[in-house]
Amino acid sequence: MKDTFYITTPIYYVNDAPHIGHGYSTVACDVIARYHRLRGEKVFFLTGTDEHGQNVARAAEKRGLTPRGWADQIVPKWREVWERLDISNDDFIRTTEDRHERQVQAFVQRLYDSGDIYLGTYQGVYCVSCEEFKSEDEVVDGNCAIHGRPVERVSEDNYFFRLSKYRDALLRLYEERPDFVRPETRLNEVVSFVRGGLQDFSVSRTSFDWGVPIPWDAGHVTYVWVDALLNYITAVGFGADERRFDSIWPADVHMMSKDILRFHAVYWPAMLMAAGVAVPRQVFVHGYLLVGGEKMSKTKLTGIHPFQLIEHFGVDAYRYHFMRDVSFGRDGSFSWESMAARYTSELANGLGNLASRVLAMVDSYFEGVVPEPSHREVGGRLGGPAEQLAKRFDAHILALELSDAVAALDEFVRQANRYLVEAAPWNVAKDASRRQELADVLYEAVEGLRFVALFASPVMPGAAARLWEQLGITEALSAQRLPDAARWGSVNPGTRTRRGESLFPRLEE
Ligand code: ME8
Repeated sequence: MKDTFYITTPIYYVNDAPHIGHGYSTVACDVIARYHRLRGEKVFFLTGTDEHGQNVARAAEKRGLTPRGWADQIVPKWREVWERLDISNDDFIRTTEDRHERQVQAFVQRLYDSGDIYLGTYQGVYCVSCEEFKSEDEVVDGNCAIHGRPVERVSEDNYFFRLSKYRDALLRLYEERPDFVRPETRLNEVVSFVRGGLQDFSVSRTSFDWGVPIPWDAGHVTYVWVDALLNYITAVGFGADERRFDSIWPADVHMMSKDILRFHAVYWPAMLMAAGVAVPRQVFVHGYLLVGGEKMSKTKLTGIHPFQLIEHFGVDAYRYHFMRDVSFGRDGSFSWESMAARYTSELANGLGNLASRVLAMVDSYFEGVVPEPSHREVGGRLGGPAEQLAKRFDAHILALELSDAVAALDEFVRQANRYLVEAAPWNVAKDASRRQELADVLYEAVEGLRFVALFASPVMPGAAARLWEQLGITEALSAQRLPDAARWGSVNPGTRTRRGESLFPRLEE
């Protein structure tokens, strides 16, 4: 029985190193995975690399290496980026692994045996960058409309998958489960594409050999997209460990951008239907990150490596920026200027300053010990907003409105900063007869910081952990579970805080 929340990133081509577009999908999945863990759910978060096909074979050739040799060299670079970005994936699948290849063969064999795969001849054009056969209207002056690179004429004997047979079943799927593809505009595109009629597609290639061999015909390798999509099930025990597979599959969310929507929303469910396997619950399409108005890409050399930004802003600010800045589901432009501006206003002057002010006052007015308030229930000025934060953050993340969730966190930080300005504890402290009032204000402020750390933790795990440490709460942040952890008044008076380094130091020019 399924008992695990399962989320996936695309598995990325290893034709080059990652850029911030790949980082965007992966960080988004990580925020969602971490939040579900905070809710006490079992989570399986998968990412990995797509290593077969001409695209990768040619990247290797250019460097004078075998495809396998090249992949082995570049995969550690991908892993390293995910580690530096604090990505908490539970597994990392490579399509060249045995556990994957064996089940790819079992899967295509199943479709061949049931008659959904047949031998035919393909004639048409192919874009190696997309690894996709193109129709006439997808080619402009001989170039792929997406990559602007020449398409190649192909004529070869291929095995075909009977996609056309699944047209009605697919339309029924979209009709019965309108959240199968989100946002809705993307669903509409998929529906009109399928209504327009589906052509069987080629699932094998003979002109090169860098792929999973077709089990019944050694002259063919599996088409890279069939191979790639199957990672989502081979990684969780398909064909190898039925119990495990049933506890994780179907996936709750396949995350990606629109370049690969058709594969996920049309080909993939049809392949699964043909094999008698449940289809995923949702395909979510986020927007493109643009640089100078263009989709960042490896082929156009507009890619920005994540390390360029991390070195300057730190990992937490990196994660925060992209989740906050781009309305999730829409395209977003990246610029250094706006990243620096947001860092300064929301992290350095906002969250970071809130934490350092509050902890400094606990230090100087109460010797670094959280004071005893006159009451601990929601009643003060920050308890209500904190409850709102918990509610909004939850609803937004579950609906994959990631930027709205982060906006709710930022709003709470503003409310807390405003509260401090209005309560002016620095004035209250001058009057010895107002000692209890001072204790009440600082207790509220510390409790507010605990909420900040809690809800920042899926987005900025490192900074949240440092803040938690500074608050001195003995129970680990990683042991916190919602909804219990979001009960107002949980910080114990007497807790010894530890002022630490500034969470978000001011940027150097
Ligand atoms: O397509 N903005 O791999 P890929 C936002 N191997 N996201 C971006 C982006 C940008 N500018 N550029 C890339 C493949 N992405 C296949 C996938 S899955 C079974 C096989 C992200 O390396 C986005 O998620 O070209 C996009 O869908 C993915 O990287 C494409 O990565």
